[in-house]
Amino acid sequence: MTWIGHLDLDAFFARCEEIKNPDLKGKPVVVCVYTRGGSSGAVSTSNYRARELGIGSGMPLSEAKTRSNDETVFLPVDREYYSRRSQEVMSVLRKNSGKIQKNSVDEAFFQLRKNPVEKARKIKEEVESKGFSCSIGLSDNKFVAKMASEHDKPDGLKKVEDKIDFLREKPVGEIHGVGSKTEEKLQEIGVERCEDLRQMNNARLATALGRNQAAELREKAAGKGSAELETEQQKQMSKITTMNEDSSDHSFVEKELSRACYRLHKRIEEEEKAFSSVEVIVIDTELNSFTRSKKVKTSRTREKLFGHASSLLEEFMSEKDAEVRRVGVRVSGLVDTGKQTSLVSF
Ligand code: TTP
Ligand code: MG
Repeated sequence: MTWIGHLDLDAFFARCEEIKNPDLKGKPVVVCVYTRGGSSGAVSTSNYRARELGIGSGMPLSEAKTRSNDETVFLPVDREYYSRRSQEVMSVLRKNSGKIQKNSVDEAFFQLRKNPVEKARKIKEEVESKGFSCSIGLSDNKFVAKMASEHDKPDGLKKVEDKIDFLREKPVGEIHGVGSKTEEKLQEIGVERCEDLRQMNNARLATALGRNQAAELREKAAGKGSAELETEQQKQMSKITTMNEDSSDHSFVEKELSRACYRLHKRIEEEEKAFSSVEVIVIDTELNSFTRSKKVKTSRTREKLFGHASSLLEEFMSEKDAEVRRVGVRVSGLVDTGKQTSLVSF
């Protein structure tokens, strides 16, 4: 049997801020989108300490301020940082699952074939080692897996086998896609929980919601849903390192490049990819950025990666007398190799 997992990070933006600045530990943290030069705004998310004060997503900043205490820290969103941290979590999933569907920076579906609970525990541990806490739901389709990841939040793990029983008491408002308007219409005909929805007379439900939505919700109430993952076609991967000291010495820069290749290759291996284009990135002390790239025969080995990258670096260094601060390597034209592919093929 194929299991579908849904992972959702707990208090994601706020947790990123706690990782960025460990002094925030133990304090209520509120991440905000500021408007009008910072005088007003809205809460993006808050950590669980701040939620205890009643501060949560979507709340106007003014209200959050009145609920806050002396310890509460308000911070602006830093999307670029969150996106980088998110990639670390996604690579844990890619490493542990053959197929993933990323939904947003903080959530993804993934496929597991055997021992789903054991695998999910391992994923949770690895996600924790990156500084995060997450909740995972497991079922045989995406809809129920997502409901399950919300079941025990935060730090939850819920496997659902008897879907109808699991959904029975859930308020219909928790069904993904049921907004406040639909919820109201359902309440008017006495439907509060998924079980009411499942039992509701077909014609009455269709009159209240229209045929299409009625049919869709009835399926959900019965725990049915798609198990098809829409996988991303990742287009490129890169690794850039800042050198221990600035240098214009070719062999010194090449050594740093070799480190970048080593790290990038680990990811290429983890994600079971092969590449057909290599690019070297050089950033000098004035923060000018230069690139040299070339198309190559589809490859997957570290030797090939470093070989192509070092020849590109040599070409660049012979043309330009740069004082290098950062050096990196990027691969694109990625294809899946799959676990079974023999190394010889590439
Ligand atoms: P969520 O997963 O809904 O929230 P969360 O991760 O902060 O908390 P939890 O999952 O533990 O309940 O959303 C993920 C991120 O999306 C969240 O950290 C901030 C952002 N976000 C907003 O900017 N505005 C919003 O209204 C919501 C709900 C989330
Ligand atoms: Mg979340």
